[in-house]
Amino acid sequence: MAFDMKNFRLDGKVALVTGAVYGIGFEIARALAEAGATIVFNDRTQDAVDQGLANYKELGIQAHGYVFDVTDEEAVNAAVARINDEVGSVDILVNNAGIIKRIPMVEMSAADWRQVIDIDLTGPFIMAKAVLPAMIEKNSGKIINICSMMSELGRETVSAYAAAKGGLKMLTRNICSEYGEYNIQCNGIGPGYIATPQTAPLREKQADGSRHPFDQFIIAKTPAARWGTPDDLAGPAVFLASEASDFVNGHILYVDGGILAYIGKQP
Ligand code: NAP
Ligand code: GCO
Repeated sequence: MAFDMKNFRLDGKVALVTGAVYGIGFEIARALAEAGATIVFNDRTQDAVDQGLANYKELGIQAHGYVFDVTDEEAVNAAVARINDEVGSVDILVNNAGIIKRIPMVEMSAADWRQVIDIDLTGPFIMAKAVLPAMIEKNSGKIINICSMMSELGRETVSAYAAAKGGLKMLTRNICSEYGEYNIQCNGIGPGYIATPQTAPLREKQADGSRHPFDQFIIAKTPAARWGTPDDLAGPAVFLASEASDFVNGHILYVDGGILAYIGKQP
């Protein structure tokens, strides 16, 4: 079939983006809406969902918000059933919800470790399990897992997060392997360092007004010499959510300004 820009359109599709009240999830959902998708999102509290609905409405997007924690399998299954009845079966799932705990491993409690693994890895498993049956039925579906540079690299204090995101890379490849025959594509997006609330502590100005040492480090390590913004992830997300990527499966698309390719500027 000859290429057509319509391949990038998402009209008539239902996209569920987890944890999309702000940050990366919100901008990805905004882009999917721009491409024609109906947006469904969740957060853990009604207040957060109400704030999200207002945020989308401000952009003219009539989103559908649901309150559930991605780690609560019963709540997830009930919500996906409600979404199916109230909006339509999920065509595109973006597993975006995630947390990070920056604690030296020897000081990290097993409880802290479990919470990160639960939200960042088990949550995407639960979400994918909930939407896959309808995708199999339709012989069509897109799952996009928001991985990380920590799917490839480690760094001090993020052991649980790196383990979770490394696991999420392999879960992505496994869903591809197990369900690709049903015309389901499961890919990952690996953002580099993106300016959101999650990385705000790494960018805090110092008392003397200078850049945070980690901020300076990332600028030196990134060929683009800047932090990413959630907007940088919009195009890659639309691509992986659309028919334009129907033969792309099990791939992690790094959107990192080149940081993974670069040894870093000489100090
Ligand atoms: P963020 O600003 O901290 O937002 C995370 C979102 O996930 C929030 O809306 C949060 O809701 C929600 N969430 C957390 N736990 C949840 C749960 N158990 N159930 C439902 N929702 C939950 O993070 P971000 O920077 O936008 O990152 C989004 C995703 O990109 C994460 O998976 C992160 O690991 C990944 N990522 C981020 C970067 C970066 O540099 N920022 C780079 C690579 C990958 P609440 O408001 O309720 O907490
Ligand atoms: C950190 C950062 C990173 C980013 C992202 C990089 O503390 O190193 O939070 O983990 O969030 O995952 O891709």
